[in-house]
Amino acid sequence: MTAIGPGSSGVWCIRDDVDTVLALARSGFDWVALDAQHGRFDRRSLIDNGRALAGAGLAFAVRTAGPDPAGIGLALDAGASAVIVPQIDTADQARQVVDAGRYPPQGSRSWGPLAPLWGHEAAPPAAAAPQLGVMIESAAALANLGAIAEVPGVDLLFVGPFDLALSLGTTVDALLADGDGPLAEIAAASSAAGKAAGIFAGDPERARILRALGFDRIAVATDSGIIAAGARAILGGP
Ligand code: 3PY
Ligand code: MG
Repeated sequence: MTAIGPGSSGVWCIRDDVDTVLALARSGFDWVALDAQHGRFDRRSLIDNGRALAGAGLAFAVRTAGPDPAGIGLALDAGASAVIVPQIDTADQARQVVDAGRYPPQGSRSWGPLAPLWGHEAAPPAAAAPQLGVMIESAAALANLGAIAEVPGVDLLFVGPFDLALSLGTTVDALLADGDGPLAEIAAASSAAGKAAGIFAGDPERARILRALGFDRIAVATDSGIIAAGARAILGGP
């Protein structure tokens, strides 16, 4: 587990429970993402979860609360090897993500890794090469797709299908059913620009459809969804 790699299936954690995060990270998923936008993670718990994951030798991603450089820096200081930054609508905003995620001279990330807090040596700045993902989840982002995809230093275009559907005045199911629609367009634009294409699915059935649409880095389940599905399976439900 190092980055959000090709053909990968990730688990999206919202519950901010370090034992659950560790158990899921060890259970066979290719990556784990801690959701600081819509999940419970705050500054303190991102650091605590980061320490636990680093101690177990497990890499992780953080979906930041927003595009601000402080949140991106915090996630990386806590040891994330990838950030997924929500609601990026323009190439300028994507450039700001790259600026926040890279040390000088490529960017203006401030030095302050937290590994020394728990007795690890900090990796030298030159060794820092986090994977930088921007979320495509609005009509505006779709209109600026080519320009966003071309931004140097952006590694990953990651779709938020729920916000995208809201912004387009449609539904996630309708987006999934449209084989030549916006989702396929985003996957194609990513690959044309040499960037990775990821997406939040939230359940394995949606993930199967999304793989066929061209996405190969998929958040296939959430921690809460896994608990609910486990309970249903044990109780013999659907
Ligand atoms: C979306 O679908 O909008 C997301 O951000 C997934 O978490
Ligand atoms: Mg979203």
